[in-house]
Amino acid sequence: MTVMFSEAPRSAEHVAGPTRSPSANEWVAQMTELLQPADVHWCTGTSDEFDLLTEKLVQEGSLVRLNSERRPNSFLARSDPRDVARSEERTFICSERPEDAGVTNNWRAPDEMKAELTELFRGSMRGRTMYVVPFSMGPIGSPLAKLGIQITDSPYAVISMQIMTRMGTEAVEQLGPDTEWVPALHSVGYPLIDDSGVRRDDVAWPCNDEKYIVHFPETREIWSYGSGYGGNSLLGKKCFALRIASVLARDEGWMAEHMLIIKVTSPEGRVHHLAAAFPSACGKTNFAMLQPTLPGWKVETIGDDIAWLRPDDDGRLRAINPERGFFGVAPGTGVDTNPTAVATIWGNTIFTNVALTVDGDIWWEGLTDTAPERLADWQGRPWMRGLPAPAAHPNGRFTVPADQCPQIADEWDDPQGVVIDAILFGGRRASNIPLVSEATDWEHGVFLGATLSSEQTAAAEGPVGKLRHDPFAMLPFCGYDMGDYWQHWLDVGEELGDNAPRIFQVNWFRKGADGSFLWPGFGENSRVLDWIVRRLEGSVSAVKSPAGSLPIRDEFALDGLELPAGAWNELFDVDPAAWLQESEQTTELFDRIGATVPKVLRHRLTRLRWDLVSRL
Ligand code: O2Y
Ligand code: MN
Repeated sequence: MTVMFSEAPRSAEHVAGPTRSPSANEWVAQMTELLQPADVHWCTGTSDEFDLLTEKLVQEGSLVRLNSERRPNSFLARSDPRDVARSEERTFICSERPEDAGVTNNWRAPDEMKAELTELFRGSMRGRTMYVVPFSMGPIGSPLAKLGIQITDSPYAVISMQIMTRMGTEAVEQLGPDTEWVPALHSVGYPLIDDSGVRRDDVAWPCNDEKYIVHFPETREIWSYGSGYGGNSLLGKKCFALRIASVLARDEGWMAEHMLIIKVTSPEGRVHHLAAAFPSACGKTNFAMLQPTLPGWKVETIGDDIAWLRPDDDGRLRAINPERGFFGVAPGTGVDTNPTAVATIWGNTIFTNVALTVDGDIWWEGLTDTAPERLADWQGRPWMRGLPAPAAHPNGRFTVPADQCPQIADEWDDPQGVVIDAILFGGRRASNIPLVSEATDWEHGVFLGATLSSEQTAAAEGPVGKLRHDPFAMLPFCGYDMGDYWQHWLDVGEELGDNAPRIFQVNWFRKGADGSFLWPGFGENSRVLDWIVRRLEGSVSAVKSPAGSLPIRDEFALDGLELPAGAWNELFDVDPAAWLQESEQTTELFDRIGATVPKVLRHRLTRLRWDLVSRL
């Protein structure tokens, strides 16, 4: 089959389409009529295409080509300052019934939303090229993979999708006449020709003040308007691989999760695969690329953000990373904190909203200890060391192919995925949550996932110390009611039975009375992995607590680590009074979610409270 790499006709009647899927061809034809682009380009995903698009963006001033000796084939994009992150308040789940979206999602009636958006999309690509981006989430041909087609007028989104997904001809070839696929419509909402035919100049980062990131879970559609940034415009990622996929997963008996995947090899050479959910901005990429300080241990990366997990024919839970690249947050990623990520981005990388050095390379806070004396900041303005404002935007990003990671596991793109032995939940908690604990059973693990939270640390976030719940790290990403999602976890656990992975909770961020971190984190987290693996292998014991099973100090790998006096006890302290107080916030969360909270989780909360009262 040949894929067109040229202009396509402008009206529906003329389009036979370059795929074998009549529904795909028809959708592209209909969108062409609605969006009224100047050209249509079916993406092939070749390196020639990447070169053409990046060169075009450089010529137009939308990308800066970096110094090719320092950072070959790499580029810097600077976004509009009003378009720098996912827009949660403009993200909608448009199920037929509001109760199916649940109270934690913004809801609008699908018909109403489609009518409103159709008018915004009408003519929104006038004067621009419309790119058709066929893509596979998951290795091509994997039984766990899913196909999508993104239509976009953002060449930045195209080159990013090329890095982040299996995009182009190989995806089109998977699309048979009856293959299911997800339509993902995206426009930056900045037509170059208005309704009366008047032309305007383009800008370096076109976008629109009116933004909509919209999901139709029943019809498995994504419509995104007005933003060119990250999660709003790379529709394979959060929109498809989490929000739409979570609904597909519920209906098909699997799980789409906001989880990294790692392969851990013990000094004895035994291999275990772990999946771990952490809320956004809690160091997932760092953990996915951990370099153990404990001798003999090896950690290899399979994914840093999303996992699709499905019970296999033997009843075990298998996982793939549906992505092909990393879209990592740049500030804080440094030679000390994540040397693997720094090595990964040696070239072939798109940087967004970071600083530019005088010799044409990139920099951000935390990349090195000392900032270069002079930089251009993320908006291209002159910047000097010592200025109070950061040079890079705090949500500045690198987009890089996963196979450039020096510690990528061989299995990272195995179509069969890997068997998951343990699931970890981790938040950013200054108090209450121990360094590590093991859930007593799957149901307790679901309770730990459901109550995952971080403390609010800045007044701007709300009352300092109040919990910000992020169940399963999925609060912004679950495409349906949160209580129903918890029930789905319970159902999958029941199906897996004795084959279910063991569940652990971790917290690298606990602070002592003096406000300093009690645990060094980063590579030292290998000590926690050691305990988890030893638990899986049955070679260490544990003590019961309201938090689950806790390690015994003598059995925990502390050699060579100088923990401050008292730190161990503080790391594992479970104070009944503080826990009781926290349980009241859990009750508030459950009450907010309402009637769909599974009864077993409510009972568990009640039992926990009785246990805590008895310990006062
Ligand atoms: O702000 C954005 O558009 C990116 S958000 C993101 C990107 C990569 C991985 N995770 C996240 C997240 O918010 O969890
Ligand atoms: Mn994420």
